[in-house]
Amino acid sequence: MGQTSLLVAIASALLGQCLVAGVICRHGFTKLNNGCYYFDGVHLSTWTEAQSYCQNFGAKLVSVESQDENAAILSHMKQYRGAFSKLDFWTSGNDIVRNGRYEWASTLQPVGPFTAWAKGQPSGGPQHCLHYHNFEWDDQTCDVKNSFICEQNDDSDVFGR
Ligand SMILES: [Ca+2]
Ligand SMILES: [Ca+2]
Repeated sequence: MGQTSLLVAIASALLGQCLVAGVICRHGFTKLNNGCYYFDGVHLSTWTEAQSYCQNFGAKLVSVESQDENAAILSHMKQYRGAFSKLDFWTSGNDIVRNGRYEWASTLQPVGPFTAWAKGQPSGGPQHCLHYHNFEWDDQTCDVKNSFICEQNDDSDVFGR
């Protein structure tokens, strides 16, 4: 095998299933829509702990900007529901900085215009963190232990560390 074809073979093996539409997902991350996501239903965590886990994975808690992204996440959640010890998943959404004004901690952008709040949510009070509950958005107290979803940063080191 020539050197060039060997390199091509190695590159193909490395990229393999992860390379789709120019996005390279980190090891363990799943390509959905146009991003890469890691669904953790094992390390049930408070919102703050979930943020740390995602950072350790070279990612951030998910931010959900569009109907397409939300639909892709829900579809994955439903398909693999048996693999998660809890079907409530933290996102990076919160109104900790300013009560009633939700933003994505991962991007520092306001939540919306797209939202998928369940009927009557966010209910407010002591609940300041946005999680998926019954496949819809709901605010919850941030110290509850939930599953969580990490989203790979666009600018992350694609081959990991
Ligand atoms: Ca996103
Ligand atoms: Ca609520």
